[in-house]
Amino acid sequence: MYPSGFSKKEEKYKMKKKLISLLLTGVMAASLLVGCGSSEAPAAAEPAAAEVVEDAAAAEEVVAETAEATDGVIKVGFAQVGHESDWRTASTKSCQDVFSAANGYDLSFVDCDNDEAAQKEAVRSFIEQGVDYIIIDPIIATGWDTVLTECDDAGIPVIIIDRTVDDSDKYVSWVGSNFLTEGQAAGEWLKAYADAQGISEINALVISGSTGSSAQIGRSDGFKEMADKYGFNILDEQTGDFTEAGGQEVMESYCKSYAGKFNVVVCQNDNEAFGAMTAMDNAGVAYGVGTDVILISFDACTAGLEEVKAGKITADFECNPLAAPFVEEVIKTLQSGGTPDKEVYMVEHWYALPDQIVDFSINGEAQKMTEVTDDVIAAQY
Ligand code: GYE
Repeated sequence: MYPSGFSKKEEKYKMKKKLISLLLTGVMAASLLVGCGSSEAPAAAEPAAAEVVEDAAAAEEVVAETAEATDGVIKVGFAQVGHESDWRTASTKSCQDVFSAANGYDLSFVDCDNDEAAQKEAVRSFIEQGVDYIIIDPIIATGWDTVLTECDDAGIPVIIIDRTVDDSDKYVSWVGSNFLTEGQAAGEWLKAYADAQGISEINALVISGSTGSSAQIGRSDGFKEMADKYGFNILDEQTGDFTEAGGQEVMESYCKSYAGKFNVVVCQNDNEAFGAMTAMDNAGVAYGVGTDVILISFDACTAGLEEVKAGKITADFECNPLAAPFVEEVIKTLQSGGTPDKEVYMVEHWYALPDQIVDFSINGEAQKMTEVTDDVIAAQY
């Protein structure tokens, strides 16, 4: 089921088109009348002709304005989560590149700095501005129904990217990743790799992402499912808020509380992994390939893959931030009166060095891992 906002938008668009053609007919009729009035019209008709001239001028103005709103630039509002990670920087750049003035868009971009209230305010400001489309990357998964209903009432289609909204379906499309699958992939890889290495006991410390974000929920749930299935011990799970500073802080405290007791560290994004690496370096804990501590990360942005290549991150599970071209497809479909897919999944890869590449399946589906090479790194975001 598609939200009614979609058909309202269509209706509005049709109404504007109808208005333009009516007004254009009016302008043409008025010019004809003016032409007649100057030579042949009886004196009594003259005031009426003057009125028509005024109306025609006004009509031309409205036509110009309306034509600009419909046939010209497409106004897009984007309420971005913040700027907490390399992933986020790549996501923002992707949107700014696609929704550029050169491509025919007028983009209102708001960096919500991880503030849920500010994000809802940003969406409301887009409604006030009368944008044509609203893009939201929801900081947390819940609490969206009221503001999405307001977008719906205003007839503005909403496209959700990356993280999901879990308590409302008042949006046209969602474009993003399967975070549960990412978490499951990490757990299945860990089991296969540990078996290949003869490691019989897993004692894992998890540094999770921003609490309540669907990226955190999915990755935590997916990994926990595998921990339950294979009997891994999860010693602790605390949030690093998807930041390098957060990852470092949590790992510093883990190094004190769990010294010598862990052999796996799972960071829910690369930036947290960088912070955890600094904390382990400072605490004199060796990690990565050839050590007793396996370091798992998510995102696989350029800097993350460089650490895989260096043998510091043992395996990195990709989350693809380049959603904007798919969002543009959704908008093009709506512009032409079509029905876009409700869900669009990004394609992702699981990365490691050759000696850490093992065969594993997720829910019975065989996975193919990708070797990190300089070319792979150069092609990454
Ligand atoms: O993993 C993290 C970012 O929502 C998938 O947010 C995104 C996550 C990503 O800050 O680096």
